[in-house]
Amino acid sequence: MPQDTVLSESQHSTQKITLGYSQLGSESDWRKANTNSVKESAKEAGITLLFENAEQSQEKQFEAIRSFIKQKVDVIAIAPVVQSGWEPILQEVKQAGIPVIIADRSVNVTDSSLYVTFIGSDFYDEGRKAGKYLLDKMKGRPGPIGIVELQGTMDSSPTIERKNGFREIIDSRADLKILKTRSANFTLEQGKKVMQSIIEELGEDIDVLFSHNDDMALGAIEAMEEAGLRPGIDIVIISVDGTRKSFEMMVQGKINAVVECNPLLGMNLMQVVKEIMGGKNLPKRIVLPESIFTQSIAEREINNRKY
Ligand code: GYE
Repeated sequence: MPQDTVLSESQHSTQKITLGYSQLGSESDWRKANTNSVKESAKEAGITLLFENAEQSQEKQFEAIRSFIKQKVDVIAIAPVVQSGWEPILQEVKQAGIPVIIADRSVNVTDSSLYVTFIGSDFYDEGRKAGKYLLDKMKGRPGPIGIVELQGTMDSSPTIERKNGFREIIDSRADLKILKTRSANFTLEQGKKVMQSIIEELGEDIDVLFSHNDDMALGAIEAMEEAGLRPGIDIVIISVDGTRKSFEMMVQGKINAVVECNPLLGMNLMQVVKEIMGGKNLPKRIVLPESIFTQSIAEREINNRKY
């Protein structure tokens, strides 16, 4: 290897790294915490960050990525709004010779050389945890038990995997019935609206709500209370994320359990960026350990919540 190549490689650690981050939106408290974590961690790590918010539009994500290519960033990180349709744009990035990190949600591509690593939660396991909590909670209670599911954004990996993981577990009991499953796009406003219309349709047949995130659960709680139903008592509520607001609801007895999904990926992401620039080999998948919170834990832990 010629001398100057070796030199330029070792210089990388002292040179400023530029990261382009295509964020998918700002739909939830999870997302806002994720954005803050990325911005703060970049600062702390001394990495120059170009940040674009696509407001739920995959097309806008493509535009952001193309602008990162034009600006010749060192690394591109993408939090993809949906899981399909990424192959062509990732080919463009590959041709430009820029390494890609997939963050938070996954992409569905056949050519896994199109990205270096995927860093984020195990959404399938989150769905399973929700299912296990429910089985446990309903032990000894005779069926049929009517479940409503509020799904997140269609074709997004957390929606698909939470949905499937949940079913894998609850399918073991035939009298647990999913009466309705509808998308409310991970937002509080839509969570409330969709829940209102489901309550009108099903009324007291609803025993359980499984919400794919906390924001939708908060909206659904408003809808239940306005309809004279007691969240957490008349309807068992299980949600995902673990935001401070959901902890408050658990303390008040209105949410029964929350499966943790950690948005604070910033430091891990910056470390991965540095390792890529340092020529290190990375695993294709980086998962963070997560747990489940119930009402008794919520009281103890609420003051420690960071998002
Ligand atoms: O659960 C939800 C957010 O992709 C894991 O997106 C993330 C999900 C999170 O809007 O609140």
